[in-house]
Amino acid sequence: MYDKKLTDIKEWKELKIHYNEIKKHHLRELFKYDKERSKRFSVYNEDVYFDYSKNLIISKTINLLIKLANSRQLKHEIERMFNGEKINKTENRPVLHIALRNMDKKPIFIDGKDIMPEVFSVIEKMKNLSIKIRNGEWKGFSNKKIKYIVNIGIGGSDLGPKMVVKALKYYSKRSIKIFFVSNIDSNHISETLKEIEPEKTLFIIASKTFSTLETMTNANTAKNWILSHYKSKRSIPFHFIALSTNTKAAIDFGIDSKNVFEFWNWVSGRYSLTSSIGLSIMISIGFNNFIELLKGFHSMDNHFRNTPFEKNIPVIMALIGIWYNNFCEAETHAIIPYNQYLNKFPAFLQQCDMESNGKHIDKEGNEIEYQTGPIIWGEPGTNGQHAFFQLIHQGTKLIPCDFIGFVEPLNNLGDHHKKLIANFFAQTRALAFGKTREELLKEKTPLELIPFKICKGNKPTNTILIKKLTPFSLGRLIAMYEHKIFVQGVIWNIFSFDQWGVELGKTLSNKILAELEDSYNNPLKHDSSTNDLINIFNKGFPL
Ligand code: G6Q
Repeated sequence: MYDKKLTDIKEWKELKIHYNEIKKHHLRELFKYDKERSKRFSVYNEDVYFDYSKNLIISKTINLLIKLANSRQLKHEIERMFNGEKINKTENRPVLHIALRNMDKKPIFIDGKDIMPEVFSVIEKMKNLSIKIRNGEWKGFSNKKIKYIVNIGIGGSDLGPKMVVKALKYYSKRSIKIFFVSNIDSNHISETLKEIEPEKTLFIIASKTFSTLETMTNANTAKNWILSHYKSKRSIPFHFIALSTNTKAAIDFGIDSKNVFEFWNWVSGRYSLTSSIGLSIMISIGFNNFIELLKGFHSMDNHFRNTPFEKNIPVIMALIGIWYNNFCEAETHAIIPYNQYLNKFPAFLQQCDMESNGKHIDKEGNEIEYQTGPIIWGEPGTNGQHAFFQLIHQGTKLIPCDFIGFVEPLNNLGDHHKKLIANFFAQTRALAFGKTREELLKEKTPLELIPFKICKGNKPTNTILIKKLTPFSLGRLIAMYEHKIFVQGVIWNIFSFDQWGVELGKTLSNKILAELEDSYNNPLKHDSSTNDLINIFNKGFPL
């Protein structure tokens, strides 16, 4: 409980004043006059090099931002999360995704009970199942090995595992094909069913609540597909397993109780990929690689918890984000991985960040008068360069970007990797330094073209350079962003771990669903636009 609004505290006001000082500077000159700038604004941590020197900051900026973090008792708040306090107040729950990868198994207590034995017993159960599937021991109803895994889930029960399965494809068992079905649109499951064979398919129904409309609709369609093939209910337990906190509903669906993989209400969906929700990942890359992934998360958790803020990567990322969001008026933040395997990483972060920090009410229940979570978006480089980068270079908006890349390639083919990395480094350089009139003149650019070709530069980027894409380094990268989001939520004084807007969306469609019948004759009571849309859907287009 704070006695003063965030915008009224002196640390905030100092940053406001400081912005007027910073906006006079250009990265060109900041680099020119400070030869140590890259060293000053970078952190090495194991296999990660985090370079934040190409940001619109000076040392004073970071000092003021750290003062702001201290004024919000960030250290204390981090401890509260790691100690299992019920920081998700609106749902009266602790927030303990860090327990899912607590590899040294040090006890973590909820209401006096150590939760670590349960966490590791589920990992053990996942291990047994994934081994059986990978070595062909698990057989379908007609005694055939499993070749296709279909994860049916949405939101947090889809985006995380999907992103990681794709990111770690290099390490995957190629004989098992993994699909993800999320959309309630029948096109999604229909196209998937065309790719697979019922006798060789295992459906994983991934749903914390086991009641989400999209997931249950797709699950029932899959069940009917299996039933229409075998004509026997006894086939269901051979082809369906569940990942859920709602064991009863999964059993009612027809799943064998021993094939319900538990997780807990202290894990929010978007932070759940290291729980049983990550089973498809374990099946894809194997148990040992999955453990490496968890170790990577754990190593970043430790870095976050134990490192002074000046050298703490997630904290610095968060503070720089706040600087742009609240003082430089940037509205969005782009994530640009220079690695095709990380294709889904921006979409994953979009949910993790925007669902967590898309809030307009503070922890005391008051309307907020400052900006909270930014719009997260992005695409892998170099593709993005040939699409939206134009706007970042020469548009009118300030768009801070995170560039993520790896020193060692996985598929070392000719000079692909060097060319990829050359583009990566060239872009952050061009964004920072731009192209001046003088440079264009030297290149003998026709005078009439010069105004159009000038790139002002001063466009900020973070560079996250990692040794190699491995399960371990991916775990570290994801945890880095999870904790960045946490830090920002603490400073904005919002609850980052609930999602009431999403819950609303889950119930809204039910009323309209009942009205989408051509025989529906009761008067429609929505606004005129919605009424007309329903009528056109029910009765067809007027001739
Ligand atoms: C994530 C959200 C949300 C959730 C989905 C699926 O943090 O809560 O994206 O994961 O709505 O919910 P179920 O897993 O309960 O089906």
